[in-house]
Amino acid sequence: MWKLRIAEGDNPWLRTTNDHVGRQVWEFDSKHGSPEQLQEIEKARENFRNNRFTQKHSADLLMRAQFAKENLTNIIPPQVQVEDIEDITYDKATDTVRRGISFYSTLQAHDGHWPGDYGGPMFLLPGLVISLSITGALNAVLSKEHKNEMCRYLYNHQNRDGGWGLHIEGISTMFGTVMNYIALRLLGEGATSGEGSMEKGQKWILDHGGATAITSWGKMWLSVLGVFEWCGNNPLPPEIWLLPYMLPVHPGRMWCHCRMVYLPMCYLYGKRFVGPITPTIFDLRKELYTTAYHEIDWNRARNLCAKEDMYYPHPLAQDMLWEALDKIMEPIFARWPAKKLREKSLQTAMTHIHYEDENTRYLCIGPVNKVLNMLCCWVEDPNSEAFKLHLPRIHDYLWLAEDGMKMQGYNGSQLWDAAFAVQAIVSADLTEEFGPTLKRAHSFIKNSQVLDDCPGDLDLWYRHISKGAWPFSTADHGWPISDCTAEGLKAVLLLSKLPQDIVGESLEAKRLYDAVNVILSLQNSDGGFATYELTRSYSWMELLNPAETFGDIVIDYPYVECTSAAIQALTSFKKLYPGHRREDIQNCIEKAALFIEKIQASDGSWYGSWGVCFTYGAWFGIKGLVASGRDYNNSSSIRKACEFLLSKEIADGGWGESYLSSQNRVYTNIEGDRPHIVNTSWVLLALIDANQAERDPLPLHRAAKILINSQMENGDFPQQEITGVFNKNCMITYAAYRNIFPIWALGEYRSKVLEAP
Ligand code: LAN
Repeated sequence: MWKLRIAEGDNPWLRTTNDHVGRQVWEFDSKHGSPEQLQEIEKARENFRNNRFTQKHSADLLMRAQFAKENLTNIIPPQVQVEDIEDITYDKATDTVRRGISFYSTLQAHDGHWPGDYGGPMFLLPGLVISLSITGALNAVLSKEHKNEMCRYLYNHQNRDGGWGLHIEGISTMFGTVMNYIALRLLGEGATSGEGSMEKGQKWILDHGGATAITSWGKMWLSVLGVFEWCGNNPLPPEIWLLPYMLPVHPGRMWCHCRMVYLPMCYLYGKRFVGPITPTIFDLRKELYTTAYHEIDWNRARNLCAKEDMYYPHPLAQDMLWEALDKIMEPIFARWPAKKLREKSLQTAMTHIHYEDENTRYLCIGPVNKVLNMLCCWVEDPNSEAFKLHLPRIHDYLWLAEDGMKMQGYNGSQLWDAAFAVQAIVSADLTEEFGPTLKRAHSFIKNSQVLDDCPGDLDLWYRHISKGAWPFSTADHGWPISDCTAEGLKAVLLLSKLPQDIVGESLEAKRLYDAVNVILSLQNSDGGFATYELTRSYSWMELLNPAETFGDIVIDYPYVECTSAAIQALTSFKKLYPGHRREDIQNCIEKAALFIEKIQASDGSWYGSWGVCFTYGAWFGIKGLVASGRDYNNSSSIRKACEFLLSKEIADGGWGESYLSSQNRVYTNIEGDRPHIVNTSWVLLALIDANQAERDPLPLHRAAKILINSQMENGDFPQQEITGVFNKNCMITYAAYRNIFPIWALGEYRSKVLEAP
């Protein structure tokens, strides 16, 4: 049976700064597991498979099965249901919250974090499989069981029409379909395997114009694999890394995710690297195209893209630039003396790749550059230490659930979830009951703070400071993030107000000051906060975004979420340490609040970029303004935001927002106008903060009723539609939200809206 291992890493090729705290890895052990357990898991898998077209999101049942067995010592009080809002009482709300936290505590790992699924995107696993098969490491890294679970996952997420989407809930796209079809083939499936599934997949591809219409990222992957020609790609010249930093297009000014993905892509393009051509590669060349491979017009293929994939069409200026680079610059770089420059820029790219690998302990900033950097290290030297150091870190990205094994969007969401979980549990005001849970979470958060800046001259590596920051996942990952630092700081400050004999020792002031320093250093001149770094270039740079499937990737824009989190953290800090950098903090808060007001849309909404979507934006917008000292009576911004939210309440109460809101930037209900517990919780939290209870508590009661009645018998909450997003168009799973936010919202509802008897 599969077992989730926590905070372990007994491999000589693994490096860690904190004894692997937060690490979560699934391992197969054939001796482990009773027949009943195996049967339970089989049942969950079968259930998923049978309902896969209606319930596309798995519910993390394998992890739940394991933890239920290990931790079910908590006694969970009996289930609560309410018929009508009049039936809601303080005691019923208390019981629901208590049941929610009791259950959620059983999912906490011994190192204090809450493991969970961070899947959703459907273009990540194929990248891994392609890299591993080129380097010949597929069988060394993935066992037979791994491969089986990956195939299960890929088949489970094939759409009815035979294609695959960009993410689990999305419509079929060329990028999704070609990549996942290839992944299955490389994992050992034949062109006619899967009881017709592979044939349906192939048919989808051919019916939609064949793989020449794949997006630019797909073209790159297919080229390294040897099933697409490099001359069918738009240029990715590595020389860009040699330009002066002064220029707005310098990669050092891009959003770190964009920079870090295009870095290894430049290297592979500059080398025109192609993996070994095996019989499977020859087969794929026949399977993926509507014409014979040698007859394809590669120059035309450069600018093709299927309409299903087209989210951000290239502006004309971009196509002209590619044309010039392709027809004029590339021929020059192919010959002496410019060839020397190409060699130099490839070396430069490689030093940046090694720096990134080393300073993330070979996790890398995300799943895409992880597998691309690994491939580059192998291309540079197949026997290198760097390549060996990459291999064990692959498992940090893999997650197993009843839908199979997936590659996650990050090496987990450990710190983010723990910081929210602490705030949710503390809001319930049941500290003594859940002391041990809070204490473990506290120690996890303390152990996950980043203690040092990256080595060397940060400017040379285009890195911001890290010392004192919190990451999104683990300390070993180590990239600092503005709102993760803010949420981490909020959590430890809240805990520092509780008795230390219950929740453990507080973080020393010096480390809090470092976190504050990171936050202050990340404020842009317009008052807003971006994600990992300051905004370093102009928004017109987006004109150069070559990735047709993603929006807003070129620079690090300021966001309502990050800006609000910074305000909240600094406000809490200021109350406890009024003397520390008083003026800097006060100015920062005020400027940030003005920024939030400035970016509010005229209908009172904020577009949430990292959660779905306007309900998420409103939660941050309102919370940030309230934390800055504004309230409903003196802020027209807050008034308008409340009106906006109330206008979106669905008929029977609650809120349910579709991922289409993010994609189309227009508020859209979930199909059938059903409520979603996570959206409903965000709105409940926002409205409570804006004193809605004083004006008209009825929408709050209706929301609470939905949350109470949604709770399951064991205290868990159901997994509904996907709630996370990035780059406007790709959805991502936040498996912990279904527990954290109902607990948090009902916790606040109970203490701020209902009266204690
Ligand atoms: C994340 C995950 C965390 C997220 C929050 C902290 C929640 C947010 O408030 C700020 C942005 C951030 C850090 C974020 C940015 C985009 C990420 C890194 C991701 C959604 C996880 C995966 C995604 C990354 C870009 C996926 C790889 C794909 C590419 C287009 C490079």
